[in-house]
Amino acid sequence: MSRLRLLIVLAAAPLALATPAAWGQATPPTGPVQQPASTPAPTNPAPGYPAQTPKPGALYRSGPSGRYLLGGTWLFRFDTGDKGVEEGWQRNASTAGWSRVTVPNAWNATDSSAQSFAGGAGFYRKDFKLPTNSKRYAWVVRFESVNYRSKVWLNGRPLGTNRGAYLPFELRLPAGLLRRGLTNRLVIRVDNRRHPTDFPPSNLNAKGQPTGGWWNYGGLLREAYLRRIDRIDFSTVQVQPFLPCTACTATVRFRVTVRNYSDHPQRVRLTTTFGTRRLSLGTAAVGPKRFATFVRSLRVPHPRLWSVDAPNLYNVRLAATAGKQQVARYFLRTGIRSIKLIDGHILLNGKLLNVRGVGYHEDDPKLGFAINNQIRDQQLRWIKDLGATIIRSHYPLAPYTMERADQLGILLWSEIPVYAVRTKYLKQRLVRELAAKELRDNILINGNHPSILVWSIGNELSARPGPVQGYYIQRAVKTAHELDPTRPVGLAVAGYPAAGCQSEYAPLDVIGINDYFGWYPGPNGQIADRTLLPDYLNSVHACYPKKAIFVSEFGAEANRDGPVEEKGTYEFQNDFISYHLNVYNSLPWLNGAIYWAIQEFRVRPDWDGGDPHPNPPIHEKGLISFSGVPKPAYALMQKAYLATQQLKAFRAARK
Ligand code: GCB
Repeated sequence: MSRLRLLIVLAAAPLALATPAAWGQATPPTGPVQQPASTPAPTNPAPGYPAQTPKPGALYRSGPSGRYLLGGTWLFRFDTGDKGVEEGWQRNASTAGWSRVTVPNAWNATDSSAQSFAGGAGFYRKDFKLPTNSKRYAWVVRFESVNYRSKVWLNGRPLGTNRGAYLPFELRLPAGLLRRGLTNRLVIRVDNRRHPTDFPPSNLNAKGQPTGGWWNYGGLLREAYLRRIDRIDFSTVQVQPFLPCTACTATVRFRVTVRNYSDHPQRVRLTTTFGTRRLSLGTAAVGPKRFATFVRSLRVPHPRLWSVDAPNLYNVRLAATAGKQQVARYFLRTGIRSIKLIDGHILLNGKLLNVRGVGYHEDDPKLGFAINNQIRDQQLRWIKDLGATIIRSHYPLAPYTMERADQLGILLWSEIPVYAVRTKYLKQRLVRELAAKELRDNILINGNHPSILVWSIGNELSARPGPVQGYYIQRAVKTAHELDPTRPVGLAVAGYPAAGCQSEYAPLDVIGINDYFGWYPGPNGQIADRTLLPDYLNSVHACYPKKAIFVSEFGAEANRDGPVEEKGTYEFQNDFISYHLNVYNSLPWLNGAIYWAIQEFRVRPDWDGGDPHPNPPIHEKGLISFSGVPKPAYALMQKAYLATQQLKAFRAARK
């Protein structure tokens, strides 16, 4: 296939396939490409690096058959900017200049310097042999999360590019480039220098220092796969439950798009099982390189509902046959539950939400954002033991984390990293298109997780939104509702009384208030006095009586013992938490409150977070230290969360 043809095919893909054509106009990187000075030269040289044959399997369960983990040892080198070097070593088996790393990998996982935060570029390389040399298979490489800009080569020839972390992208490995039976060399260049148009953006504060809500880790932050495709591939699989009432029969709607990877037309038949029920999704003739979408519904009488206290899941298996042969399978687990918005209240299976939860970053002192599933399990244990029933993150979480949330009965506030993007950038068409793509991909890729409660379209765009934000909100909400009519759509905003009521929020179902009353002073000191919080929250409810209001953040830094009046002490943090929780408990219309955050994380080199004695770059509002030690506030919050009725009977609550 010619390169041009490949680009067109990829651009047509509905899944998160990288779309090089669309990214063509991407802003070029600014400044010279440099190895961060503070980063030592490779100390782990790679003298022998035999090609590996990837093993079947994946780090999470849902997904198609034919996945092979491209894990273990890769090679890494910083991009030193030498012209011509790229193509030269790509054809060269030599490992000189490369060091060994384990993927997932953040090259600056332990480097807290300003240069590390500013970012740089590096190459990752994997030499591999195909698990099978049969010519009937097509091969795709899948990266789960690369921060931030990627360019991928196979055997020295470019395949495509992508930008943006936290959502997967895929590229086909063209048959003409693959060496069957021989070593293949996959190289990906990763550039993590942030731009003001990125998600999250690289804004500067008044002192000219970079802002940003979390550390700028560069690298392959989540795992990579090789995927084997026998003619037909599952491109998107949406399984959406509709439940009119808790005792009603559910309707489960399947919307499945497959793609014919072969050069011949295929007669494709799809079948599925939902629990023990079987369903044919139909048959379609699919032309070479074309897509076909199958839509069918299944009625499920007496469903076992998914809820926080009983997270019942159904196994869903799909199979595609081409001619008489089964060529592809897909597995997922989902749940049946209803989420309704009535008079400003979200009802989960008919019960009012009054959830308590925590914010979460996938950070670790040794691994940065390239954490493994053991660390994820530990973090989820802390969250579950706390009595939290909802997690908020600023970006789509790792698939494994979402699967565990499904099993543990923890709701998710799933946000895209459209984080404090400034008006002049949000105004740009390309930026809005990229944001829309993030939202679409998040919904299409992650939408089968019953734990996801709300699609959040961003965080703190502007306390006083104007037409630019209004346009973004309107379009984003419409897109989300069209793709997923089963879930509400929200936005988190900075809680400032001076902001008043905003007509731009009209399309939203959910508003999250980031509440730092009594912690930050806010513009003109408007949130310095915490006793203004109840009136403020009631005024928000009065502005938007039909919308579900959550407190999407509240928190205070703490790193030492000391007087209760002194910011930054454990005593202040405890008192802050008790006060805020008491206020929330007194507001019957509130849908929930989410503490920011469960654990400390790296944020940025000059972070103080409002603490007079900060410990940059660590964000210290966490209930658990970065090294994993609970602060006194953990036990305090646990007691409060466990004593809170987080789901309430509708009638009783309305009396
Ligand atoms: C916010 C941001 C969050 C920060 C937090 C803080 O509003 O959404 O990412 O970490 O404030 O601590 O200032």
